[in-house]
Amino acid sequence: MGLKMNERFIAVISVFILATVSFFSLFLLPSTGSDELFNREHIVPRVRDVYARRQVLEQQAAELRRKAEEAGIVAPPIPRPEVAGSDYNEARRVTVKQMTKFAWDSYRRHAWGSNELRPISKRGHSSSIFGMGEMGATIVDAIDTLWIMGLKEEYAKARNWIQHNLDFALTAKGDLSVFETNIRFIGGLLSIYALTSDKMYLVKAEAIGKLLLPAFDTPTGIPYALVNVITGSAKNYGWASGGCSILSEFGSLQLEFDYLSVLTGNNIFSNKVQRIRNFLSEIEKPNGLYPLYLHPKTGKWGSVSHSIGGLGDSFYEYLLKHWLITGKKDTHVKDEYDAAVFAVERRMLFESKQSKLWYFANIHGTRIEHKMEHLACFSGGMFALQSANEVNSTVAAHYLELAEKLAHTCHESYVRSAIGIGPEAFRFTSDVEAKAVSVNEKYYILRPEAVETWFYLWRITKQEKYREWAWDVVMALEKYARVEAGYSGILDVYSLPVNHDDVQQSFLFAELFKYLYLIFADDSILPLDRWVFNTEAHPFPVRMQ
Ligand code: DMJ
Repeated sequence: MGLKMNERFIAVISVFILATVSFFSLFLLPSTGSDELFNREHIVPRVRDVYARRQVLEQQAAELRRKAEEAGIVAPPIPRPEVAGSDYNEARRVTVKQMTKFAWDSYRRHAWGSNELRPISKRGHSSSIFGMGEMGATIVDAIDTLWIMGLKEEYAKARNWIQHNLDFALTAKGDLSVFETNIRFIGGLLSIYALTSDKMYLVKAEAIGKLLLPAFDTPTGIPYALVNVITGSAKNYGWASGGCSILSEFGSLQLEFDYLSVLTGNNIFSNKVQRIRNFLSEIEKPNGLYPLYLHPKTGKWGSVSHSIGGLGDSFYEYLLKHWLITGKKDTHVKDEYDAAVFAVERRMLFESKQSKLWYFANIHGTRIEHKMEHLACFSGGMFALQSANEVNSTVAAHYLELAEKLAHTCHESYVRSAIGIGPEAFRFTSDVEAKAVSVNEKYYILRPEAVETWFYLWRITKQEKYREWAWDVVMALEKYARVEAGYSGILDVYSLPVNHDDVQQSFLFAELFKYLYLIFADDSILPLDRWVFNTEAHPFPVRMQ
């Protein structure tokens, strides 16, 4: 049957269109295999980009692994998520849980009861902050994380060890850091008590709290940094500006000491921290700024240095968090926080020339040091938390912007390294931005502060980029920090293949793994309006009253 000329033309065109549509629609069909994870419609375009980027990273990682193997360094396998294909973030959360279990099992096998693990030489490790005793710091710092992650067997072993072995009166030796003992041991015990209502933890926390009390016997009530719990003698570090106490240390006791008093009914602890607060309220602050050193006998500031990084950091954090944990009832402390961060912002916040990165510098006398420490990266989370609790929307928006800018700067310090994790400190000069310069700034000791900030910003803004940044850290940890028996710090984040410091810090469990886990978890786990995290990421409940 013959077709007319115009009918033939229409038929040919139709066949051509049909063939073209069919051909190109093949590319629009959902793909299979590992891509299944990304086929939920609302996340497809963005996650496909992430997937493509990840493939490039994985190829790069394979190349690096090959080089490492050639150099005789055997990289352990990256654990696969237990859950495949169900929910992408669930799989990422489970991956963090598996990493925690691996690090914990290694500590158990090679260093049980020691303060920390050396994951390469597979033996115990301790640092001077713990004095000379073996008090199982990793167990106490990790136990709430084990509980939160539902690692039940591991939790049971930790509980059992604490019940039968944690006794500072018997095992602590030498000079302990009052601050570190407070945030890790008392903080860890109080948070697991808050989560489980198991009285045993509270009894242990109170016993340790009592052993720290001699450090507070000073004319000003400002405690010494170190205490020997056997002799009861206390002192400061020789290097701290002529025997001064340190701002971040005596300024980061209130959450734990108040909570200890609330739970035990023994006001001795809250009285000690109230005295510190009173003293700090009265004393004059140069330009509204708090110097890092204060002499506990004379009550005078030491050398006038300022930082929101090491030696200063958690002082500011505790002003804000004390306001929050009192159900915003202590408005006096909020006023002090506002005044303190106003001065810090005014005098220590800078913007870099080329990349317009916002950063906090340090001040030494009249000299401004354009260096931001990894520790200072916590401040983005603090400002985000502040913004979420401000009534005034202009103030809230201001601090959210500051938080996001700082989070971005810290992320830049991560992506500008060779391993995708940032250094201990990074500088801003005419030549470099967000990069370490000297050898003693280039290391990474499993610090959590950048991830901590991304966690708060994820909860508060719901921007996916914060989860992606956290996942990049997970992958970098697997590639570069994971060793045969745990995770190790890295000596130089700019140099490949990496060299390790052979220390698995206890705050890997308390902080880094916890924040990584929570960023991929539902917000109903430890909601920020009900729980306040101490500076070691141990959660305490908000006192609603
Ligand atoms: C933790 O022990 C605490 O967060 C402390 O406040 C300072 N930072 C370390 C980990 O980097």
